[in-house]
Amino acid sequence: GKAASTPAKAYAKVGIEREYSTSTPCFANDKPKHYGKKEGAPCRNVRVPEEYGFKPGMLPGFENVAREHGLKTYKDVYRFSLEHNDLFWESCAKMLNWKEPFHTVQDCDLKKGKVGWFLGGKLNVSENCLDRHVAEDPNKIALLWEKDEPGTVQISYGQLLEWTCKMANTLKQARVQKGDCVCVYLPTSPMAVASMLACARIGAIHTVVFAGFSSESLRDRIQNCKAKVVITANEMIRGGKSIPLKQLVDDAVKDCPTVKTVFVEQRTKKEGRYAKHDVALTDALDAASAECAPEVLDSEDPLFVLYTSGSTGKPKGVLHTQAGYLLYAALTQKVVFNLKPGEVFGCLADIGWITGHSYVVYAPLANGITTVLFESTPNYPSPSRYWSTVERLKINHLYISPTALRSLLRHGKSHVKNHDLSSLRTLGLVGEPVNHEAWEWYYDVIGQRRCPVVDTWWQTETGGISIAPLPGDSADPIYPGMAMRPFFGIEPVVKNSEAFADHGSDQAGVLYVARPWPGMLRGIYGDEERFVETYLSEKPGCYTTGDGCVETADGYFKITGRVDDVINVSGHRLGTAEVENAIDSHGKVAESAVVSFPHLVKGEGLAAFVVLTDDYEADEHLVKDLKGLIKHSIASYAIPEEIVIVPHLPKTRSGKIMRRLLKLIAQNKNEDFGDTSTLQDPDILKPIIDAWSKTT
Ligand code: 6R9
Repeated sequence: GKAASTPAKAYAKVGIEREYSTSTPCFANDKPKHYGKKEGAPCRNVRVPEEYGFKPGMLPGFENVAREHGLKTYKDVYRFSLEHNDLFWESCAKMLNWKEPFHTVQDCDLKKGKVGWFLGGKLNVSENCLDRHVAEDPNKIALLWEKDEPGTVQISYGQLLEWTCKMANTLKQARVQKGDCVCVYLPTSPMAVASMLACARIGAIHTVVFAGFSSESLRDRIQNCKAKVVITANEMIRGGKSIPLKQLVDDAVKDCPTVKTVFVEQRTKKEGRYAKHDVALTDALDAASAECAPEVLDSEDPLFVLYTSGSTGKPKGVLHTQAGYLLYAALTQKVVFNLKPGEVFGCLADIGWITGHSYVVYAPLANGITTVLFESTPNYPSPSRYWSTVERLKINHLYISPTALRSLLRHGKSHVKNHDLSSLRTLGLVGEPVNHEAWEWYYDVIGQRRCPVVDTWWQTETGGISIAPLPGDSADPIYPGMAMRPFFGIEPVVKNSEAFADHGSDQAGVLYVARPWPGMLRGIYGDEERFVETYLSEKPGCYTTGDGCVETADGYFKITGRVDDVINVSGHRLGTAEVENAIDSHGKVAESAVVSFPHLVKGEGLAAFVVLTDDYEADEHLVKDLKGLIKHSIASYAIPEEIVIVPHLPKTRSGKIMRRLLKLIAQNKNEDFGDTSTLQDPDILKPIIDAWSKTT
């Protein structure tokens, strides 16, 4: 009977062996069922608490439509959201405050790269995130800033509005106009949030650069978006270590003629040198007025550009616009986390990533709840940092990465035991595939089997959560490690090597999205052609995710990881070509190839195979130099676990590097190279294997 619905078969197709068979599905119906032939493991006799199950009332603007059409379940509403896409999004858009209503819900043609939502509509994002809540209660807490040294600062909606207005006026003083780019290079802090919202207030475009990126990465991003202004701090402290932000900005802006002003927040006592274009941020804010009327903006005016790695050497600037992005981020948060007024949302990501943009800043503030700004690291000052933060801040929804979870579970339960985690309601995951051990630990040890685990799949490009367990009903199960169900209006399709699969056909393949949605990217900043080429041309009319996935017979999804040259290290995207470029810039390197291998904590680790120029012998400095180069041109997290000097790389007769073979070597799978007939010279592998075995 039910055996067909086990994902095991589909898993097997992509070589996932143990995923399903060792685990027991959670949150199924009250009656235990048996899944799978061999194991016959019963479900945990737990169901989604009734309050979490989807009800149309969770979509405020849509409730009446649902009643009219008799829609009750997730399946009803999901089908309706595809069949009556315009009506669905038009109703949901009522959750935003509009200055002028839109006349057209969508005008999209993915074949041509045309994406437009809520045309004719006018609004201001910062007003949606601040003013409307201040009007109700200015003292409501907007931000809980958990600084690097454990301790919290509270900031009310009223205060945040004041800071935002002061910052907006300060930017105007620096001649920032609508459509100009402002680069924010700050740690996760109220000043960073105020900077983002200040841009939104005046129609400027923000580019937040993760304050762990090198000066070269910063320079490339500033040059690409032609930022007029940089907002930074003299230095920041993260995990107890100081990062000289201002000095890194100085190095970067030397080659950035568009930058006219650098605002410097004095975060620590450390004095620095000031150049002519530097302005002390606190002085400027003190002098600025605390009132700034929000600019009336078009739905499709740009909101921000965020750079992310792709398969080429240069990260691309993903462009998001006003209304569609804000609506999508806010609505997904509301539904997937079953958000209630007055709750504390603990997305502990850095604001430099899309997760920070959508679920630290825009969604929680649009929804008028309290959001946590976590400035530290999971292990500082000890592995109980997350849990002590949950306890002190009474976090209701925790949203973290599998990497953080894996790094913490290694230290055992003792770090969790002494903390009161009873405030928790939902346990979110994002960023990379999660392994069973980590999933179960999260559910058992952190959630005490009380809180649903929501493994959410999405991307910088999708703007918000696209596949997740909890747009669903309480009648549905949640399987460990599966992202489960598409959000409303999202139409995922799986393509295996032959064809597009029928829905629910127990398939493994590559994931596409077959129609536009309001939160999707609008383009690659400054490069229209690359947008269509990168995302919309593989299967015209469909958005290409670059991820592999499994769809079960029941229409549940599991995301298995990237199928392109993007590697996911600790939940951060990294292009192999970026790392290779950095290595190749060393004068003694002839060429290199970077591949990934499974890593217990980081998910994927990097292995670099490096060929030196003829006249050069490796010495003890070389590997150190290469690591320095990578840190200097990208960031510390891009430094490979292993850098191996080899006499040559395996190539095809036509000269293409056979990464597949290097990947197998890096996994110590020297027995199953498969078909090597295209290899230029079969003897070439032995010295590479030997070099690798010396490292591990
Ligand atoms: C939000 C974010 C996107 C890539 C994506 C995929 C991986 C994200 C995942 C997941 C498996 C999940 N990814 N969530 N893989 N399960 N729940 O992380 O955006 O930094 O752009 O990364 O991350 O490979 O393509 P971004």
